[in-house]
Amino acid sequence: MKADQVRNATNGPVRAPQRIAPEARSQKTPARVESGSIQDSFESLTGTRLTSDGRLRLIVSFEDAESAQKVRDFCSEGKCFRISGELPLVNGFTADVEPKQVNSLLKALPTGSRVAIDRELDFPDPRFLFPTRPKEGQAPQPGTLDVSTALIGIQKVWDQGYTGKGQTIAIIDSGIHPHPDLKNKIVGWVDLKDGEPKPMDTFGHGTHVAGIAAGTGAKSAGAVKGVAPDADLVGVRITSVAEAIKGIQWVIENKEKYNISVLNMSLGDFATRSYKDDPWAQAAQKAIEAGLIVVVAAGNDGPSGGSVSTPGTHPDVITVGALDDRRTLDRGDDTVADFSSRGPTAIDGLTKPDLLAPGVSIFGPLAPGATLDVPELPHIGKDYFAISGTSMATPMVAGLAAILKQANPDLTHHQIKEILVKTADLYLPDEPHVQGAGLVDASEALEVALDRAASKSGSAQAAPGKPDGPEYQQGFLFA
Ligand SMILES: [Ca+2]
Repeated sequence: MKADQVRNATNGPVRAPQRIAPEARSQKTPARVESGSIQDSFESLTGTRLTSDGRLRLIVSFEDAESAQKVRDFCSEGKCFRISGELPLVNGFTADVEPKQVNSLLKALPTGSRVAIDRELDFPDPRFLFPTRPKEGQAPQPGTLDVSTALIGIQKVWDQGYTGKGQTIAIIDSGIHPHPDLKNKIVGWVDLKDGEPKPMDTFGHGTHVAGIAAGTGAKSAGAVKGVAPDADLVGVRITSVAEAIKGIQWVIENKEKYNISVLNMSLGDFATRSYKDDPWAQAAQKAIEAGLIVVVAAGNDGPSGGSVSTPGTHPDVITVGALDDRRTLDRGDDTVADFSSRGPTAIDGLTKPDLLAPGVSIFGPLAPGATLDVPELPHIGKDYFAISGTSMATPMVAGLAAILKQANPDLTHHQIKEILVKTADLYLPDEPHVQGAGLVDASEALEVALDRAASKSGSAQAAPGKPDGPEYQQGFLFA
């Protein structure tokens, strides 16, 4: 399959799951909203979120809460828009506007107002993210999780007793089905779409992602085991950008309650403005400032440059691209997956992704009846299926981050990112904006994390299983 077919077929990284039929997706033009002006006509916004009464839902946010209040006061009683939800994390709200009023609304907003479309999330159709074809004369390899985890050196880490115990990874995604590999470790749950009280995932993306991060392999005698099999999980079910921002706020507010140390977002939206003006990227920054380790997918819009999605465009988040390991431990046949989004970032010109993890044909838990599942994909019985994407690479790094936090609870997001980048294996010939620092190396990263713990305490290493302490450093200054 040609790369441009991939792009057309999937139309970008993660966007609306259930709602948009694949044939409709390929027609959908990316909606673009720059700060203060909607560039496209309303027609091109087809496929974005409309309310039941035909209004366009926008995310309006501000530098500070005071500016937000001024606009509220000015626009009170529905004069400019209808406020449909609060987004205090980014000093903003969702505003529903009549399509014909959008431009006059934007003119009425003060300078510095940030306006984005509250797009429905759209996960790529897994059939369009095929693994790269095997070399001539080579048999096609089935998907694996064990090869990919072996490739990042995880066994050595497990052998040292580090399995993510005492850490919780929050998964903001389509939900988590209580698959046998996951059900005893989902310690927290919120559904910001429908308010379902118990963990569920009709789409199947979040369940798969959660399994790569922390699945136990219970249904496969440990064969399909996640990177941090003893870590706990929190599921945050969302289906739109605004819900993702609310989800980040929920994770920050519930960090201590569930002992959440890592936030995984195998999600993204078109990056149409600087990360400084992008509400999702700004919300991700708030999560880092709150002491969380934030790991984000680069997106599946490669191989062209400038294709990294938000919030992966934020310089501080750990942005993960996908390695195609050809399902072999031999590194000689490895490449960066064609679909893996490339830097430099479209608006700010930053080098991304930060690093790679395996992301092609990765086995993970299958939610029964998942919309994402199609018969063409590799399956192991009814319990597992293999799909591809930077969505699959991201939870490998999130699981490893949980392990590093277990090994050295004092490490901040920035320190963990620095360790991951410093210890990654740079063996592919690609530019940094294609592969970042290279393939993540779990055992090297653990070694550095332990060294830092030892040098800090001046004596023994941190004990495995020690839970995250309540204190954390506030974020550094952002360069
Ligand atoms: Ca290989």
